[in-house]
Amino acid sequence: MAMHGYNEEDDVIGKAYDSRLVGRLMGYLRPYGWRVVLAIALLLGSTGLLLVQPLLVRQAIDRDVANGTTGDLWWISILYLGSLGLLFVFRYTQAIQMVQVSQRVMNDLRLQLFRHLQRMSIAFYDANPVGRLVTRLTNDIAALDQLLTQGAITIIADVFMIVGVAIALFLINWKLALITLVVMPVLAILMRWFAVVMRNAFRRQRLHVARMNAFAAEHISGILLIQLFGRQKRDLAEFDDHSSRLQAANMSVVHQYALFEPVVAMVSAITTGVVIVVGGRLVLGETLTIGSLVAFLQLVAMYYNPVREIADRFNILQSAMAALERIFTLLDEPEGVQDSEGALELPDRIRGEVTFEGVSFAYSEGTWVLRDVSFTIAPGERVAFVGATGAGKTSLINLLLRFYDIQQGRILLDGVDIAAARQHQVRRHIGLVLQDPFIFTGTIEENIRLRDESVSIEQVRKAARLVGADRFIQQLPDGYQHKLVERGANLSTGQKQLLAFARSVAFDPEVMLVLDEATANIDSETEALIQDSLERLTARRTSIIIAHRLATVRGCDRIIVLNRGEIVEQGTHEELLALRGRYFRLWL
Ligand code: M5T
Ligand code: MG
Repeated sequence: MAMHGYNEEDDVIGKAYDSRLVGRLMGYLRPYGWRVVLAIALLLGSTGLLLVQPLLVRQAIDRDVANGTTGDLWWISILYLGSLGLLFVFRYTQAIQMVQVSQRVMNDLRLQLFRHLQRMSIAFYDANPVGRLVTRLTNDIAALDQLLTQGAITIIADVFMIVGVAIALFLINWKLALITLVVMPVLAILMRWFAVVMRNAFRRQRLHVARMNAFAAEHISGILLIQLFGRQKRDLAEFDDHSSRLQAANMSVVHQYALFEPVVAMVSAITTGVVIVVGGRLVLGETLTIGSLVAFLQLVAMYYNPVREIADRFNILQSAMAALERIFTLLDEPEGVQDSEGALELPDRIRGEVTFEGVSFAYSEGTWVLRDVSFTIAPGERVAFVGATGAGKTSLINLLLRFYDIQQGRILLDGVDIAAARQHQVRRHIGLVLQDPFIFTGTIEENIRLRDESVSIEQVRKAARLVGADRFIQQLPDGYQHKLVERGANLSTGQKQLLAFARSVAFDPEVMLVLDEATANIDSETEALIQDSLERLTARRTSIIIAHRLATVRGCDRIIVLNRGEIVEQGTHEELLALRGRYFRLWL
């Protein structure tokens, strides 16, 4: 009973078999087709070997033991041992083959998923929490492994076993076989009933695991607020509630098992009893040999193993189907903005002229975020965009970097429509300075060049010097090789900011975008440092600055005032103040 950390409730309830999903999974198995065929053949072989054993015992008893001789006993023992050895080899090889197939399929799927995720739009990430996506890559893929190595293959083995045993029984004595198989309908009803009961029990179990996980994830990530508002007690009570429900669901699963096991054991015992009574009479009437009776009893015992495991199989199938459904749904999500066929190449160096031509844009239909926005920024010009919150400043940056495609108008970089140019080349010419810099695990140097081999160590140092990060980096124990932990927890906010600045100038972009939104937790000295650094970052470079600080705005060549997605005013600081319009009111 494996438990998975599902984040969603809605897809907990699912089918145990869905031919559409299985068909699609087959596509992933195809490259390893011969291994799958080999594994199934070996499986058939091992079931056959298992069935041979009771027959060998029958030979031993009937030929020798019953007659008090030892003539063939040797040979039969050797055959028996041989079949055991072969069984070992078959099973081992089969397991290895299947695990290899499973691991490769998982790896293929994981890579495909990750590649797909890399191409998804930023809008997609706004709508899908990271945790859920990571679950696709981990738990859901793991559920598949279970299906391939345990679920699917054992179900095939079980069916072989049941059919094989029935055939063997009929071959030994068809009358006794018929009597034995009379319990089959009873068993079938029992299995069906149990499968249904267990399906519901497992469903409840998964549902409560999902709810508890979701609650824990949310309330741990929101711990700051929980502590701030002193909500620990209420939270704990709620968690206790979830946890108890899960406990009850787990208990119910255990209960059903506890009930089913003895029932199956009883039916099995009754069958054995019938075989002994009826078979015993046949032996006495000399229409059945004693060896056959023993073989019969062994075979009947084999029958019950698959029966006992039916619920587990169902559970594996069900989780795997749900996982497959989620994985494929994710793979079917349309990818973000991609290069069109024959996308234009931009030259290595550009002048850095940025033009918006009648740009209108909406994230979702009907709600325009930018309306007919037109402006040109000359190479080297420094322009600030200001406006009330929600005016569309961040959106403008998103569009210039082509994180989204626009509905109307054109955005030009040196006169080339960015929608027609190669995406990575457009981004290569545009530097972005974020307010909340992201730091990756790795060294300072790696964080500045972001594994771009074309950026030399000299460029890295030059960039760091330019933004004034050089000084603090020199003071670190290992300098540029200093290791940073995840999210840069071992750096101060200001240091992280400077590092991010260095990163954005390292490849010397002609256009620089600065999201200079007031950072609350920065002291005035650091602020001055950052301000100074920004000046140098944007000097002699086309710059678009989204500023929330008057100090930053004032020094710009031009200021464009946005209001509800429209340009309402533009000019220098003095000109705009003289207008006594929006800009004037903004800084009042
Ligand atoms: C402008 C909406 C937002 C607002 C309008 C970034 C983003 C914005 N919006 C979305 O629907 N999805 C998005 O991903 O667009 O928003 P903005 O461009 O972020 O405005 P801003 O940067 O001028 O505001 P602020 O607060 O940063 O000064 O209606 O809902
Ligand atoms: Mg913004």
